[in-house]
Amino acid sequence: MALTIEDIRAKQRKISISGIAPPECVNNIKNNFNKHLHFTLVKDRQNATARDYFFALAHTVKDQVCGRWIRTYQHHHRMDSKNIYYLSLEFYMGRALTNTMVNIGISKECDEAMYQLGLDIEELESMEEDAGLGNGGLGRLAACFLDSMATLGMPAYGYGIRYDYGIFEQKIEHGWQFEEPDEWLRFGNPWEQARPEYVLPVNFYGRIGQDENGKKWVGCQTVYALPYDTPIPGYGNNTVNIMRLWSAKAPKSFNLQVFNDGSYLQAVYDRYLAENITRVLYPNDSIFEGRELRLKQEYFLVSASLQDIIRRYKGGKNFDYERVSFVAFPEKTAIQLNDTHPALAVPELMRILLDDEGLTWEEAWQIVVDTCAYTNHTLLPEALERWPVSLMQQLLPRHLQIIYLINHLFLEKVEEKWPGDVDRKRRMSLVEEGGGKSINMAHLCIVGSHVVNGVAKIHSELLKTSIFKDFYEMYPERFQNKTNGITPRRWLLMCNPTLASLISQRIGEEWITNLDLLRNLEPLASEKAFLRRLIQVKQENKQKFACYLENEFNISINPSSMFDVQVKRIHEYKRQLLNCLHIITMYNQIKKHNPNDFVPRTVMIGGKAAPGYYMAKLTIKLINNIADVVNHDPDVGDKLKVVFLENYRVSLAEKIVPATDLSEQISLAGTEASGTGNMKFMLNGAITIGTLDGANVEMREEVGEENFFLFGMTVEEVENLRKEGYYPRKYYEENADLREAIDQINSDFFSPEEPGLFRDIFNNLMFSDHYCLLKDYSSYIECQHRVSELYRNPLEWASMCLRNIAASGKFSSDRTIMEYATEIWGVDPSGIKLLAPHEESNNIED
Ligand code: 26W
Repeated sequence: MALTIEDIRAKQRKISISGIAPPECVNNIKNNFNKHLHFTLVKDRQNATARDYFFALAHTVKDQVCGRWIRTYQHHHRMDSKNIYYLSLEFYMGRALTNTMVNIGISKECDEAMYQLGLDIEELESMEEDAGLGNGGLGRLAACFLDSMATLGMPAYGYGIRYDYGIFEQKIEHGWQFEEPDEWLRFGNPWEQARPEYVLPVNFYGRIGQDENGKKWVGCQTVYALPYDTPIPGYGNNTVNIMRLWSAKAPKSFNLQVFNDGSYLQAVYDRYLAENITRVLYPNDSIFEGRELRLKQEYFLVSASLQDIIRRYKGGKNFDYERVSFVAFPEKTAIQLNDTHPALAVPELMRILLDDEGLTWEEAWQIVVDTCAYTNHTLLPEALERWPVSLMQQLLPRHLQIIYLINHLFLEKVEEKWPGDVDRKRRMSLVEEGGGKSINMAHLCIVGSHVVNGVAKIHSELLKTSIFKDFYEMYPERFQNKTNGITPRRWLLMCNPTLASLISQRIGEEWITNLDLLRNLEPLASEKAFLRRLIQVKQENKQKFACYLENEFNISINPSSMFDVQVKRIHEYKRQLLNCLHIITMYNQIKKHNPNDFVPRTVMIGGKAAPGYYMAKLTIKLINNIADVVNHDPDVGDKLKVVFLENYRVSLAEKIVPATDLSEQISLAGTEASGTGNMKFMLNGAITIGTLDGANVEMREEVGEENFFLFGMTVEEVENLRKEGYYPRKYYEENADLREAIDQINSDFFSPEEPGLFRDIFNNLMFSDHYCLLKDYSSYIECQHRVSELYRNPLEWASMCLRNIAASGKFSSDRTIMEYATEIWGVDPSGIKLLAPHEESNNIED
């Protein structure tokens, strides 16, 4: 008998009162909740909607944060320790309510309070809009890092942009993706605090000259940057850090010229144009487009954040305003550049130190290099930022001038080291020729930083041997690895409470802040009773996800089938099409052989395609058309189901990850810098099928090769194959199953109504196949067979799941941040005194 959603919730409520919430706290929350409903939302219980209740609870919870927030600020100011600044064009935060309640330790109380008020807290939670200010891995990594930095009690600030529109909402119509604007602020944002008193000017355009104050950049247009602060609570330590997001605001005097001419309406309209800078997140993940508005966004973030950072430095203890000194700046400040997107921090900090603070070039340059560090997140050539010199000349003439100077001095050093090596100088130049000059932003970052890091071991090695080889030879000591991680709070404690409490029952709760302790689960891998509990937890999560699909999308799936999941942005290098070829192969097998021999699977694929990425959009259409054929074939029954998960985002990841059996991490070796979804699945007891790419390599190392389904070429094999010449047709001709699948795509088996619909996919696979799907196909299919065989034996499967959970400790972002702290930023978080619980306070007199 299948469990209903109500059964599962009732069960979870039982679990959630494992510790009893103190009644006085519960009453306090109820009172505050009622107050907010009345005074903040101006509603009563008769006409309040679920959304009103969400807002009332969010405000109630935020009130609990404020005291800790102020105390943290005071504490950090007193300590006067080194501040960490994480500059990122993306922070993919998702929802904040549950995370805030969990981290400040009031979730039981809130659960109980809502229960007593007759409200369904899960329903309230589902009313919150995701803060979707990111595209994928890079943005979500920034969000996990903020959680870890707060949990480690570090004085850390996230600096980003407050986009009016985050990542678009994906709609699927007739199998095609459509994009709708993400109006996440429509109902207001209960977490943010506007700080108009800290507004800052950001300049654009103008020319190089000399004004009466000695400024070298004159005649600019100014746009204001308005900060909005969002609290970042640490887990269980009363620390609350800040994420400061900038919003563009036209100054009152904007375009005064037109105003004086009498075109009042035009002047007001131009203000709107100026404010477009922070209107929308660019939805490209891994394709660089040199748009002027994007360059404005990048400079806007950098300029506002650096002014803020310097203002804070000058407001620090022991800073003598009369004798301004920046010598200590790098001791008090670390700036981490999340990819090259904030690369303009290098010339902007130079400009401030030279033009505004009057330092010499040598002094300023030493400070910049000692302060900045750069993280690379991709090797794909089409993703690397190269800004046209002509655009820079117009928008940021002084910065271009500084970049040219940096380049000149740098190339002198290259000449010193490799006299006469003209070709090397050309390769290493920050200014690239060919089809109009452009600035290579990665080169600028490497030259202007004391550390450059990749995001997984294999990726960091590849940086040194491929795209940054020359730079590695020049500055070997700058290159480091920092393997990515994920926060165990959101990605286990919060999204999978039943697994979290099963773990805590056996090994205690310390794993939440010390994930290596999961190793203590290893002995249980041979304990049948425990494995049965683990199977039960997974089954409930699957059941719950099946209910969600049924209720939201009217899709029914078989909860006892294997949940085989690939969720990530749609991109050729991630090889969703290889997954498709496997699905088609399984379908053909079922049609040809006795379906009763088949291990039932539900294959779920989700992810957004960049709106201008034709191949990715066609791939989504193909997945949906395959689903149409497979799901309606009576011969298939419930042996095989294919589902495209619409609008994949952080809050959907939190639902699907705990319900997954098999995690697909099938990129071509050498293309996925790290991957972080892979880690989320591992932590939640899924088994990975994957290539030796990105962090997969280290996951397999941690869990042991016998607990990881490996297939495909190695990076070396890919290189050799490319050298000797890759001919996809060969594999098509060699393998009858592959040929059949590809022919079906080409012969309109999945597009009977639209002949030729998938011809471009066929041509792509047969005549270019840049990511070698055809070569890796047979190894993938063979590996999938082994997966199915294991799934026939539930206890063996569960045992492997448990070994994966036990081995996932390395992939906590707490570990990652500790490494950044000690090996890049030169701070020792353990030396930073945390606030003791009795210091915690919500007292407004404090
Ligand atoms: C300028 C256009 C653009 C936008 C975003 C180019 C490149 C990007 C990002 C670098 C893409 C990205 O998110 N990269 C992912 O970063 C994750 C965190 O380090 C890694 O886990 C993923 O492997 C990597 O693809």
